Amino acid sequence: MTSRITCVVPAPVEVHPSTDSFRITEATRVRITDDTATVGHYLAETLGLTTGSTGEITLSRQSTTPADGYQLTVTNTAITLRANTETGLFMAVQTLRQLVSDEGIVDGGEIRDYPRFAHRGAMLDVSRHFFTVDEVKRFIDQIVQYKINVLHLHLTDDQGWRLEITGWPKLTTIGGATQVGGGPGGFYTQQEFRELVAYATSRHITLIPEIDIPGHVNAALVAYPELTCDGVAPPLFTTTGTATGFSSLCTDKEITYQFIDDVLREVAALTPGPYLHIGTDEAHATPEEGYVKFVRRALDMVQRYGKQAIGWHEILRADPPTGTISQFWSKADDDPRVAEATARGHRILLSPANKVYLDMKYTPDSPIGYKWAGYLDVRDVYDWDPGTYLQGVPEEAVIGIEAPLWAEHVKHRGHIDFMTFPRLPAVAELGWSPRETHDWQDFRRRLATHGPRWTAQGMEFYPSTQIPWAV
Ligand code: TNX
Repeated sequence: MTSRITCVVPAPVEVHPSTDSFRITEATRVRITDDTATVGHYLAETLGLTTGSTGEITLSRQSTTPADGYQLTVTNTAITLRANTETGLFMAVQTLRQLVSDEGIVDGGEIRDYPRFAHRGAMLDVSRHFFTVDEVKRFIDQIVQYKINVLHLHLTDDQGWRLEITGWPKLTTIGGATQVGGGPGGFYTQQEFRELVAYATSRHITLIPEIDIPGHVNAALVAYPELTCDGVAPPLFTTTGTATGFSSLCTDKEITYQFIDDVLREVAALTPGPYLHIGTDEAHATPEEGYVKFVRRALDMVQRYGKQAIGWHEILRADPPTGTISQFWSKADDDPRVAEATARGHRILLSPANKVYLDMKYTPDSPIGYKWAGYLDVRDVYDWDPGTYLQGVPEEAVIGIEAPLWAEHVKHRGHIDFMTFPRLPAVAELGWSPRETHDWQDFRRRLATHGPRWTAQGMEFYPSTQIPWAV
C-alpha cells in the first residue's frame, strides 16, 4: 500500500517519504509548552491522546517557517510539528491527522508546507434553509481538515433573516420564521452567534458575516414594511425556485440608512475578523442611482465600524474605494470592469459559479442542485488556475478562492455533506497548493484514500465516478 504521506490533500509544497513509521498507542503523549498549549490540546483531543511536559509528539514554534506554514517530521520514535504561528501549527495538525491509519500507524517522512493564497473559503447559506449552531460547527470541523481558513455565512436573504439585531427584533421573530418550502426557519441569537464565532476562532477560521443589501431583503421588508417605498409589507417568501433580485430596500428613505447603520454596527461588534460582507448582488429591483448612493453610504458605515467591506462583484458599479474586496461570481472568465478595477489596485476573491458553486449538480442524475452554471463534477472544480483564470487580472490581485454553498435545495446536513464533499477538497487544493503540484491524475489518487475517512466520520459524501475510491 502506498504511504499515506503521499496522499495529503491539499498537496503540500514538499513531501519526503521515508521508510520509518511511528506507532501511536495509548501511552503516546503530546508534549505541551506555554506557546503551543492551545494547539497541543486540540491535537491530543483529536487523536484521543493525553498531554504532558514530556512526550513523543512535540509542537514547537520556529520563526523561520512562512506564515501559516509548518514543518512536520515523523520518525520511528517521534513526531515533530514546527511552525512560526499557532495557525501554522494548527495546519500541521490537519496534515498529521491525514497520516494516521485506523491502527494508529503514522507513515514516516518530512513535509514542508505553506499556502499559495491567504483566503481559502467556504460559504454556507443559512437563509434559504436554516442550519443550527451545531450544524455549522460540524461543517467547520469538516472543512478545516482541508486547511480552509474562512467561513462566510450568508445570514440574510429573501427567505429568512437569521441573526438577532437588538434594535430591530422583528427581523428574526417575523423575518426568521420560515424558509424555502415553508418550514419553521430559525435564527441565531447574538449569544449563539458569539458562540459560533468563538468556535470558528478556535479552529483558526475567520468568520465573515454577510448582510445582503440592498436587494435580497424580502424577509426584512415583511418584518419592517417602513423599509419599502410604498410602506406595504410583502408576503413571506417560501417558494422553491430561482427567483432572486425582486426585493429592495427603499434607497430614498432615511429610515433605510438608520436601519443598515444599526445592523452593520451590531454585526461589526459581534465579529472579531477584519471583514464585513454587504452582498450588493442582483439588486435588480433597486434603481441604478439609488444603488450607487446606497452602496457608498453602506461602505462608509463599514469603514466607520472598523471593518473592511466585501461585496459580490456588482459592487464595482458603485465605484467603491480600492480597499473594498469584490467577490467574483459570474460564469464568464472575462469581465472588463473587474480587470479595470484590479489595474487600479482593487483585490478580488474568486468564486466563479461555473467552477466552484457547490449548489450545482454533479451530473444530470444528481438528486439535488441547480444547473444554471453547468454540471460540476470533481474535475471541473479542480482543473483551472485561480492565478490566471480571469482575463486581465494578475495573480497578485487575487486574495484567494471561496466555494459558496447556496441552500435553496440544501435542506439538511446530509445534503451539506453531499454537495461539499468531494468538491471542497478540490477547491482547497487550488487555494493552498503551489501550482507546480497541480495534477489531476495525482489528485484523484490522493483523494481516493480520503473516502473511508469521511465514511468513518459519518459524512454522506458523493462517491463521484471520477475518483477510484479506496474501500
Ligand atoms: C445566485 S451568486 C445568487 C444566489 C443564489 C444562487 C443559486 C449570487 C451572488 N447570488 O442568490 O442562491 O445564484 O445558485
